[in-house]
Amino acid sequence: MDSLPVRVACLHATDRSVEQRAAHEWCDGAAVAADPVALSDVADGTVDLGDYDAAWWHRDEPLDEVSAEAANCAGALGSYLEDGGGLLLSLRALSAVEPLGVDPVGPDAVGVEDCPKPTGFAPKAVHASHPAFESFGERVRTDPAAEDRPFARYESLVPDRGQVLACAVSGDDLLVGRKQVVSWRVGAGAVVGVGAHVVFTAEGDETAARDQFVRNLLATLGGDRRPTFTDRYTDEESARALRAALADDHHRPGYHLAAPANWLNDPNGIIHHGGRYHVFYQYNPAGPFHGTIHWGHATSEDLLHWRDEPLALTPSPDGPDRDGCWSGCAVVDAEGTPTLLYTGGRGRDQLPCLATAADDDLRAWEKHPENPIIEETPDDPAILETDDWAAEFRDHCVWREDGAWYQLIGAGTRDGGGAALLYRGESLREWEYVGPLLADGSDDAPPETVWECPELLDFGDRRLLHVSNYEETVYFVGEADLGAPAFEVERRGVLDYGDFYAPQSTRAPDGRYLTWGWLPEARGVAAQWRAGWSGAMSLPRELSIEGGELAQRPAAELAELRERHAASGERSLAAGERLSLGLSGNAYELGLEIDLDPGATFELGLFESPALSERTAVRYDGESVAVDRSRSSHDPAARGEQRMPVADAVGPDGTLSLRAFVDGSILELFANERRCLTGRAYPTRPDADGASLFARGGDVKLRSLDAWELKPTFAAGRTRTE
Ligand code: DQQ
Repeated sequence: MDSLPVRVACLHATDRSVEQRAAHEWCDGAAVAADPVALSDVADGTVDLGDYDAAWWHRDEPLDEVSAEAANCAGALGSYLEDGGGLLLSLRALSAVEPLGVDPVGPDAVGVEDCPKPTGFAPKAVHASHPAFESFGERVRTDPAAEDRPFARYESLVPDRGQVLACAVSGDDLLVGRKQVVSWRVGAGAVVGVGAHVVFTAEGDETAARDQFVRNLLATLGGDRRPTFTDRYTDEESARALRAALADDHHRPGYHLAAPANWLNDPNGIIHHGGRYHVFYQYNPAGPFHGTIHWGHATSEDLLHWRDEPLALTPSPDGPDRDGCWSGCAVVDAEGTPTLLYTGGRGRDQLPCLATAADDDLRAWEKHPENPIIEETPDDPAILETDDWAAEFRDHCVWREDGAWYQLIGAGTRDGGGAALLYRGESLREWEYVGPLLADGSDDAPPETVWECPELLDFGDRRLLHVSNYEETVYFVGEADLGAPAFEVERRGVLDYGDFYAPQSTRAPDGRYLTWGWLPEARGVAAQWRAGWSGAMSLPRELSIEGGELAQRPAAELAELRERHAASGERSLAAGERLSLGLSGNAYELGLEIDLDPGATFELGLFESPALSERTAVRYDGESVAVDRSRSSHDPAARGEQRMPVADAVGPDGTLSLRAFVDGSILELFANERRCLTGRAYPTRPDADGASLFARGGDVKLRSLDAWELKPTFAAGRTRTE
């Protein structure tokens, strides 16, 4: 084996354990020059770490009793790192990031566990080319099945400053919530923590991968070619570099807002302030899965071009939001200060918290020192307790009316069904419970239903209340009595029949209500992990009530994205006739006025590969619009059908107006400006971007047909082929 050109100080606190000796002996066998170095010698200056290229603390025993010793060397180690040193912390030594001053948030899960299958790591997609993973593929199994393995990792928490490079794997199982490999930049230096699965007393087939992995780490930490790429973006430039890492993915949207990488869910705190739209969103920096929720932030002047802002809310290790800053809203308080109300999660509690803007760009937020601002959940109705939460009680919609503040909070009730609970406040900090504005008392509500993310919008003579019930977002049009409280429902419906959830709205300066929803992925956790990102925002939709009914339209501004007008005019399709639309790329908009002959079905083929082996069919038969995804992808992800009824929504002349927005893996359909269906499709072939029209079982008249290629506003997706 070639010797590594690095000299390593093998740190230890007290007497070396058998495992620590094995690690040091491993260095000899692996041609790594290494000396044992006592932490006390580092602390008192007997040993100068500057004589070493890298320091490595490998510790299988609990850290507690030697934390003070670690803290004593924080100064010497800190200067070593500032000057460009490299530090590897393995097994329980990962917990030393706190006493060493590398990160104020240390691992929250520490102990000993049985590992019945071989274990190791799955690198995050954005870090696949990190030198730690040189010569490995999607999985790195470094430790044989074994009992009593020591570990330290982040589970409910994420480091404040470090970035997660990889999660754990056990056999073939991906354990995304176990944040096991983490890295930090400290001055000119670098730290990597590997909290498990590197054991030198182990024997088995996996030890060859362990050897390679640890050599990779020592070579990188002790060398001069350390990666500078980070997915903990702090400004527009680092966010841009992160987006660039995913730009080749033809499933990434080009004009829908998605996070720079990792996970996005609900839109939060949407507000037009200082001449810009601010869209905050639920964001997990640890990877493309739900957990350790922060608030991401993006701004736009025109609803088309978005700028990535630094994260707005981060869980506070000592606060009621330690385990996550969940959904909430933004309002401007009586003094003119933008204020967020959001749900803090800690342990089994979720309670309302408040933060105020510390700058006019809404980048810095100060959390209220007395959070949570509501300390108890109401008892009428009794709130549902589940395995996850002592009371299912979260998400906020706040508005001012008749000289008072009002707030809706979503809940599940013990008697079954969800509820939108109304509060009244003299200020945004003091609230009194009024009662449920509306609750789902129906016997057929599935057990443990929660009404998440309630929102009440005022359209003058009518109000619209919508709630998300795990399955879909349902809306109610009617009149609200805030005193009683009561909501008299005149109409109800579903906001979107597809992959769309937890929407939130704001008023544009011209008075329009604009709404965004979260478009979740329709593929499994492993596929999302492989992609490196998950979730997008819908297009902004204009909501209005017309003739007592809800109308939904894509925001008018989107027309500015139109580029080549690939098709226009009237068209007739005889039964069996197919027409290719001649579009190029996977960012386009279609507008169709469809008139069916009796017995005819109109079919719109999307995401079509050249030989049509991959194809998503949108069918309209006069009754409903269905999205058939049974052949969308050679990958079995996201198969199945989605359907929206439209028979009662067609125009007086019997035509259906259908607008379709295609963007990467996203399809948003608007039927007669009333009903919406959002779907996701993941063709494996990057050239599966064909679109065609087809008439089946009868003639179809297209009273108008428009097809526009749209200008992507984010670098993403396949570039157009001319
Ligand atoms: N997502 C948030 C919750 C909300 C749910 C957590 C809806 O606040 O109830 O990320 O998707």
